Amino acid sequence: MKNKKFFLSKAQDNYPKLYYKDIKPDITEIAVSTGDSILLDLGEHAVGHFSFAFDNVNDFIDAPVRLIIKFGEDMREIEDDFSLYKEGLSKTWLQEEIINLDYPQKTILPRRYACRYIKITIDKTNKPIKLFDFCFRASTSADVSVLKPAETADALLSKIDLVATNTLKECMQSFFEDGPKRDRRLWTGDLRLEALTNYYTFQNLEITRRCLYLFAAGDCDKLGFLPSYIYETPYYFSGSAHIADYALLFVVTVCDYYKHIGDTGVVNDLISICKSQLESFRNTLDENLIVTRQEGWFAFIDWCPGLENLTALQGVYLYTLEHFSELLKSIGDEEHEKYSIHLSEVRNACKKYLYDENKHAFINKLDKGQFNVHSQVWMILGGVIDGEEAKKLLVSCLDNKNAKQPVTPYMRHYVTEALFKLNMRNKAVQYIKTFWGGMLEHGADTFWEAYIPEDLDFSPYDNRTINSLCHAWSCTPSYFIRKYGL
Ligand code: RAM
Repeated sequence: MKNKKFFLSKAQDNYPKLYYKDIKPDITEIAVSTGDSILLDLGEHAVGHFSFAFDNVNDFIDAPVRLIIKFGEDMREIEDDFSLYKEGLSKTWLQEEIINLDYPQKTILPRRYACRYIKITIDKTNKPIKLFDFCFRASTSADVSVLKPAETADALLSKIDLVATNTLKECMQSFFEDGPKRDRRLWTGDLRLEALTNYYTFQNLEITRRCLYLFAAGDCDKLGFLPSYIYETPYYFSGSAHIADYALLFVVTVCDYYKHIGDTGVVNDLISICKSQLESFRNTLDENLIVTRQEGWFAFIDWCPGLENLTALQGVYLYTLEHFSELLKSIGDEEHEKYSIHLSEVRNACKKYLYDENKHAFINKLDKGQFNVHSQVWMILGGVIDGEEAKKLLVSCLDNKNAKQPVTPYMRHYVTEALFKLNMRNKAVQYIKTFWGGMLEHGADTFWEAYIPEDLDFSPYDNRTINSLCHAWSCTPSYFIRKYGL
C-alpha cells in the first residue's frame, strides 16, 4: 500500500551520497589578545562545520577564553550588527556563537554554517593566545566531477553559470534545501527549480526522487493540498503551510522528472497524489472556472509587497494541467483527454473573465484591478494568449514602471521561461544578464533569495540581514544557458 511509511522508505532508499572537502582559510596562525578581531576568508561560499585550535603564547591563559564567532555569506553580513535585528523571522537564523573555552584545545563547533567569511572576536582572554589550525569541512551531495562547463562563448553568461551551479551545489545536501543559511528545509517551489537545473548539471537523480517521496509522505490540509515544506532533520516532519501554487508545482516536478528520466516507476507511485492535487484545486474554482479566494496563506507566486496573486495562481493551474495532460498522454493514461479538455475550457474562461480587452492586459476584479507582471507571465505560461499579442504584452509590462515587477529570482525564472516560450531569446538573455548579472556586480559568490537592483536593502522579511544569499530558486540561469545553448 502506498502510504506514508511506503513513501518514507522510498525516500530513504534514495538518500544521496555526501561529498566532503576541507577548506583552509587564508590565515594559518595568529596571536591575539582581548578586543582583537580576525577575519577568515574561505575564498568561496561553503556549507559545513568549522574547527580551529588555540594555545597559550608565553603564559598559561589563567582564566577561560571567550570568543564571539560570526559567519557571513558576504562581507555586508559580517559588518551588520546582529544585535540591532528585531524583525519577525527569528534572530537565531543569524549565525553567531559566543563560546567559552576552559583550556587550550582543538574545537569543532557542533552546528552547521553557510558562509564565506568567519569573524572571530576575542571577547576576553587574560593572556595573549594563538589561534591556528582553522578548517571548514564543507559538504554537498553534488558530485562536482560530473559537472561539465557550460558551452557558451559569452563571458558574462559563463560567469553567471558558474555562480548558479555553485548556488545549486551548496543547496544540495541530504535533500534540496531552499537556503543552507535559512530556512534549511525542503520547499516545493524551490525543489521544482533545483530539480530542473540538476538535470542539466549534476544529474543527481537520487536527491530528486528522495524529495518527491518526502512530499508524498506529507500531511494534506483540509483543501487536500500537500504541505509546501518538509523538515527532514533530525526526523521527518510535515510542514504546516499548504500553498496552492506549490501544491501544483509538485505535480509539475513529477512531470519534469518523467520528461527527463522516463522512469514510470516513480510516476506510478505518485500519480494518484498528482491527480488529487489537481482535484483539490478544481474544487476552489467558481461556476465560471475561475479560482476563488481561500483563507490563510493560499497563494505565494512571489515576495513582491502588496501583490495580488490570484490571476497568476490561475495561470499556475493551467501550466500544471498542460504538463500533466502531456504526462498522462505519454504514459498512456486514458484520463489525459479529460485534463486537456478541462485545460481548454479554463483557458477560454481566463480570456473571458480575466483579460481586459481595452487595456490589452490581464487586469481584473479578481486582483483588484492591479497591473502586475506576475499575472501576465503566468497567463502566458498557461497558454491563454500567445504569439504577437503575448509578446507585446510581456514587453510592455516589463518596461512599465507602474506594473508591479518581480522581486525574487524565483519569479524572474518564470519571466525568463515566458520569454523563451515566446521565442524572445535575446530579451531572455538580456533579462538574465540584468538580474543575475546584477548580483555578480555586487560580488555574489552565490545567487540571492531576493534582489531589486535599485534597492539593495530589500528584504521580504523587513531586514536584509536575515535574507539568504545562497538560495536554491536562484540557480536556474544554468538551466537556461545549458538547455538553450546560450
Ligand atoms: C521562504 C523561502 C523559500 C520559499 C518560501 C515561499 O521561506 O525563501 O525558499 O519557497 O519562502
